[in-house]
Amino acid sequence: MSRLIVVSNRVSVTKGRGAAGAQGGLAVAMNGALRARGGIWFGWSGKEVDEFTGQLTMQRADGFTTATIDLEPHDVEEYYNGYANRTIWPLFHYRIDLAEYENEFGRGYERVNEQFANSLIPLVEEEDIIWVQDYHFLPLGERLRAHGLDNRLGLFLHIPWPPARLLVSLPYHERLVEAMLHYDVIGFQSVEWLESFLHYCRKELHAEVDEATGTIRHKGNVTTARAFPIGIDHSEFLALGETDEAKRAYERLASSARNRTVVIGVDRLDYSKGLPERIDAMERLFASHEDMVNQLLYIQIAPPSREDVQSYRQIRATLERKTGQFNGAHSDVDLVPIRYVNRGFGRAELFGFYRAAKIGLVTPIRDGMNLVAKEYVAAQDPEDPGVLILSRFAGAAEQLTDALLVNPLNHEEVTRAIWTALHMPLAERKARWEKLYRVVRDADVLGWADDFITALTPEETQKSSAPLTPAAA
Ligand code: ADQ
Repeated sequence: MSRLIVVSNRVSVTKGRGAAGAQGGLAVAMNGALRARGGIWFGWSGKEVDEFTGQLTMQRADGFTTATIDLEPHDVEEYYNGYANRTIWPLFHYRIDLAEYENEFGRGYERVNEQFANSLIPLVEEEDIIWVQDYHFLPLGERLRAHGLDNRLGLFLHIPWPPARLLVSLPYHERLVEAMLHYDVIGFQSVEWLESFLHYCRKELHAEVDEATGTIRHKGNVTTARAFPIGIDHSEFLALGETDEAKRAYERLASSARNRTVVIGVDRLDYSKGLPERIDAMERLFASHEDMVNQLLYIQIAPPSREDVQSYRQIRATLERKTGQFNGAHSDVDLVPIRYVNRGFGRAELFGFYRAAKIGLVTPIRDGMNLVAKEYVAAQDPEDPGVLILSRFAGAAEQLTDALLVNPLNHEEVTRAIWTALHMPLAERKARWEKLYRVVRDADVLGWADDFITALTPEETQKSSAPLTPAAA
């Protein structure tokens, strides 16, 4: 079995399945795949140094090795805060109005990708497979090829792929996508993002595209593009639900709700998540139904993220203002309708909060997948499940078709969905939840990693059909 090298912006070692708690599904999946095959997880240490040396810090984790490098402050500013988070992130989430096209950002991004390639190459052995994660490293495959590497190279994109009409606004977009075509396999979260990518390759690069197989031929490169929807680590999450921490969190929220129906939102504070729009929908609901403050309590958990970027500071200020105004207008002396909590929680606590909430409000304006939707489903009581309201514009909507699907920009539709959820009979809640739950259980994150690695190692798959992890059995 070939050794695996994972590359991602940050490296996150878990303490073993079940014990993790604070880490997300991606960390769990990468740790699982690396433990199964052995290998290296390579990325940025998160540290800044005055002068870039390319010096690797190697550490032995449980069953694999981590290798990290430090970056210079201006690299972090241009590559990470700049091109990754001020150019690609907004553009790929359809926020062309927020996308900044600065030459220095593009140059910094290419420079750091080259630095990553240079530091990685000495670690790579002949049969290794290399799996690169996300939008920080779109050109890394091409950089590695330029240094003569002919190992199997895969890229998985965690965020959406925008329509060609938006992408062409990016300077040098052809160069960026042509660089991506040096990967052997490119994975997307949903069929919609995959189709946008294939359409771009056909229309803008005039590549030869076989829609049926996802094969793209262009300038001597052959790439396979496919949808690999990511999941959660379902059994690990259920195990967290059994902990005292989860049970205490459940009790805490359920008792403080004082018989009101709890609506929950859990998101990184990001403009792609549609948070101000949720408050607009609540505004409509409270305006048209006088007694709402006695019926409904909306908890929004939203820890700040990427605060070095102006648009993130702005979305935080907007949300604080809107919540303040809303609560000023609709509170009673002893009841506040929106609880806005500006910090993160452990995953066991989140389980308890999800379970105490009879409505899960997951309404991003755009989202690659959205794992909160899947966690909400997994945490429900099968005998009395809550209702998931999900944005049509999240990758998860392709799989979770039994949620109440809404257009998050249409406040009236979201308001109606909240009302429907509030009054949904138990039989319908159960019927919907059972179908949703089957999807979340059967398409979990360990199977996702296996599927991708299998696509990247076609020869191995032909030699042996043995599953790589128990989840695939
Ligand atoms: P994110 O944009 O970070 O991820 P999401 O998938 O919803 O979005 O969340 C990832 C994890 O973070 C979840 O496990 C969630 O529990 C946790 N999380 C979110 N808010 C939290 C909070 N307030 N407190 C504690 N934990 C919180 C990107 C893409 C997504 C894609 C994932 C994985 O933007 O579309 O689903 O990667 O591929």
